[in-house]
Amino acid sequence: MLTPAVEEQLVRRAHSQRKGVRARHNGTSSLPASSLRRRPAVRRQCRLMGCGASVVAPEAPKQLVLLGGGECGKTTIFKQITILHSSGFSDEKAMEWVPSIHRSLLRSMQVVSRRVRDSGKLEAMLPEDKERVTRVLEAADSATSTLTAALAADIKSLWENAAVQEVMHEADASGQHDGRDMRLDLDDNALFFLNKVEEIAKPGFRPSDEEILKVRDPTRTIETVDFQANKTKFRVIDVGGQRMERPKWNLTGEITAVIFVCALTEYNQVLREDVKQNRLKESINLFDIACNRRYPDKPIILFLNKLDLFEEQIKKVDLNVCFPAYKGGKDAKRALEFIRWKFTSIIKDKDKDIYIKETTATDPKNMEHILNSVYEIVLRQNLTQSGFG
Ligand SMILES: Nc1nc2c(ncn2[C@@H]2O[C@H](COP(=O)(O)OP(=O)(O)OP(=O)(O)O)[C@@H](O)[C@H]2O)c(=O)[nH]1
Ligand SMILES: [Mg+2]
Repeated sequence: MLTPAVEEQLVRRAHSQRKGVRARHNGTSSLPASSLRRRPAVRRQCRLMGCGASVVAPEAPKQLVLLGGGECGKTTIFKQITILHSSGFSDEKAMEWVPSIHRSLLRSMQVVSRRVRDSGKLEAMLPEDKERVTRVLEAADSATSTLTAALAADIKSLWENAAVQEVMHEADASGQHDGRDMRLDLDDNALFFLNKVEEIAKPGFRPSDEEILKVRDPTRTIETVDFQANKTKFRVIDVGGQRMERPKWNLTGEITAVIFVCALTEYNQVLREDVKQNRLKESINLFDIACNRRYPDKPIILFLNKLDLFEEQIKKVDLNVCFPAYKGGKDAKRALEFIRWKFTSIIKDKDKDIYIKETTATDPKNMEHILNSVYEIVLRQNLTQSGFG
């Protein structure tokens, strides 16, 4: 009799010979062997090779998919899983994030410099500072630009400039200044990177785990990571959340549970791809589709993410900017309760298993704790469904 591992190999080989499927990232294909085995051609080849009903099927990994709108934190959670359960980031892998960090820094200073220019503050600047603004704007406009030491020195000098700090101050707080909306379209962790621009520009700079977790790089592919937790095989799938990426959400293969991610700070943000649409309302619509239409019979774990940023933001911006019916004021606990209610009230099947977790995806300790409870939920669910619970 064939061992499960050999059978798994034969099933996969039979499938990839026929379809030309290449193993993806981390040595896994995008489909579990169990779903491949259901295909007639694979079953046929399996029979020819001598694997039949008497073979004990290998345990298929529990597949968890990360869904949610753009920038809510899916890839950050995926990176945390890679750090915690897979091999982490080798030097080579870590260096792959350097261009993203450079791009993010340049983009941030470009956004701030534009505001300095458009608000008339440029006129009051010294000639050398005006030249710095021009150089930063030209570099950020060029798709190939890298963060040279000279450019980093310009950014550092501008970052300490009074006009730039004034712009940042006006954009902070409620984002309202003299009755105008002064918010800046900056990445969440822009300040973190701007404060260390010179270090980042040094030759041979190797990003730390924290820097990798904090950089923004929109997902354009489907990534998977395989690992073992609680003696069980898991596979987590990460897909892009921006509108143009969502056709890729039509995943094949058995999904064990959905981790739906929403950033709590979204109540005061609009989509990058549609500035007329509030991000939190878009997330609730997507949750409705995932919960009630696409995965009605799957457990859903809702991550209300960016708790760290939300706790700061809610002190300045009332949740009623998004939901006028909310009367709880700038209080984190009450605002959270209201957001939780907004999500749970749209679930049609009142018996559906929904678990809600408040998370800070950039915090390794918080994520380790949360992820362990997710694996427990999934395993408990599985036992219940198989009649052993
Ligand atoms: N401070 C803080 N930043 C976070 C948190 N979660 C995610 N971020 C940051 O938010 C930005 C976007 O996170 P991603 O994980 O890339 O978002 P995503 O959902 O994968 O976005 P798409 O790939 O476009 O769908 C990154 O800069 C992250 O570091 C959090 O809990 N706290
Ligand atoms: Mg992503």
